[in-house]
Amino acid sequence: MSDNQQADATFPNPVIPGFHPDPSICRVGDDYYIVCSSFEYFPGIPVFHSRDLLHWTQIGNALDRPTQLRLTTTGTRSSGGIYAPTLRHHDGRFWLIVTNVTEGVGNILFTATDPAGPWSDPIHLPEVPSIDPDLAWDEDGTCWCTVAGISQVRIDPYTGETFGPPHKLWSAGADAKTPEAPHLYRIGDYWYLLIAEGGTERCHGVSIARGRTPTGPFEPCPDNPILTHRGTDRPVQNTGHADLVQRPDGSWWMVCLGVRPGGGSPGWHVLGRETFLTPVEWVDGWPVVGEVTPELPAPAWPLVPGPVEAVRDDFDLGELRPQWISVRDRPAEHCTTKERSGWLTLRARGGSLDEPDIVFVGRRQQHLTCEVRTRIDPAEGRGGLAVRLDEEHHYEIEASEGEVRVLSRIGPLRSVVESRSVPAGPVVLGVRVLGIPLRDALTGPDVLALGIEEPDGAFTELATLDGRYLSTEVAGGFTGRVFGMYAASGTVHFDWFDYEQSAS
Ligand code: 6LW
Repeated sequence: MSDNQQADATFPNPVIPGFHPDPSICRVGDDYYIVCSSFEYFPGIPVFHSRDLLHWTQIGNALDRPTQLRLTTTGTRSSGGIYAPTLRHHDGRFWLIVTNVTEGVGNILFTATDPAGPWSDPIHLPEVPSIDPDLAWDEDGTCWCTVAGISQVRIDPYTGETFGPPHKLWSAGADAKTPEAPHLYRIGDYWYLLIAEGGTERCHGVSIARGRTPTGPFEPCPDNPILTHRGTDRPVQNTGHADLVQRPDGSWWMVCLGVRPGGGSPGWHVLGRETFLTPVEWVDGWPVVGEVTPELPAPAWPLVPGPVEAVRDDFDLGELRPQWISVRDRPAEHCTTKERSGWLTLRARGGSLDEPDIVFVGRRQQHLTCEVRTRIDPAEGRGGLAVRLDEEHHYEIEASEGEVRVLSRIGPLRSVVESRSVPAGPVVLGVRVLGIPLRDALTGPDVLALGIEEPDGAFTELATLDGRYLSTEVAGGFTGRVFGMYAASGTVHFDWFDYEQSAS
């Protein structure tokens, strides 16, 4: 792209679309890295890389071994598991601290020399309370861990030992609920304490305070909250849970989570909380944060686009690509690309998407309108293509030899929506997420058409379902939609999986 073309261009925000909340960012030289929460999914904590802050490529998942990530069917609810990591670079290595809210785990810390992995086994921090841990190092190498609440304790990051009891730091206002997501930075002559407040829903916001030492006392910014979209009709809502980064040119940027509600009242968001980028100016020693917009102007620096993601995954690699996630675990005996060359084989365990141990391999929905398709061979079992929010909210199109069915679960209500005989043998299942051209107060955010592809390539819709029931406003929780292949009984094989953004 020429300089002129670049100057006219705009870039989509969210910079990391789909369910990628609680971003934490870290720069080393010209390289930027972001990590996000992953909740009940395995592998956990997606790691992204960029050289221009606009184009992000997933380079791995920090927690990709069972020894690092314990998620259990009894101890990890949907939207449980991995909450709010912080990524930092210190002393020649990367540090990642996070809460696993699964019963009996708590705050854990990992290190790596390459953020793409491998990451260490966990160092447990049994004395560090709460969630949303942050790491910051003093000039003398003292390491401070600050958590939601907001409180702080000195730790040894190599052993997980704590020194003294946690002490309360600062929280923005007497009325602000859930002070959380703290990050502590040394900037100029001050230590800045950035926090989120108001809850991760429509009232979310970001506030800041500063002090002369990392332990406070902290003086609040007179303009708090420095970021919130509460009470506005801006297209990006729920903005909060932020982290700051400085470019080598001295400019400052913020990454934060936000959502894109669609439809009528009250507005439903279906992709979960996504990662947005917004500029920051410093005025009188305080950051002034720009509105979080759905597009960003061209930056003053060169763009460095990453590889374009292929529409089709053929399952020809020995390993699954990093965007593929499973529910709670992914044992090789239930999920492999090595059994039938060029196919993904899933062997059932739990019987349906309602079960916490469903054998499922999925990827996040990352665009408001898109199409997914997969070719399944159900000769030895039953399985299909699902749109999953959690165990109680999902739509799926399921194939067994000679038959396909559309199923739905919305809270306590389960239905077989449609069924159809098909010729025996492999069948192509598809889901189309479509926009709604004419809206009123009662329209949902989108509709989902579930169907099959005929031998001539035509798509036959078997059911069209309202998207609002697979939204966070209906289901609750912290995740977003994930499209996935699953096995409900026996063994099923998937030849390929396509994901493609569509026009509307
Ligand atoms: C996270 C908290 C939050 O721990 O949501 O938006 C929680 N902020 O900081 C789960 O992502």
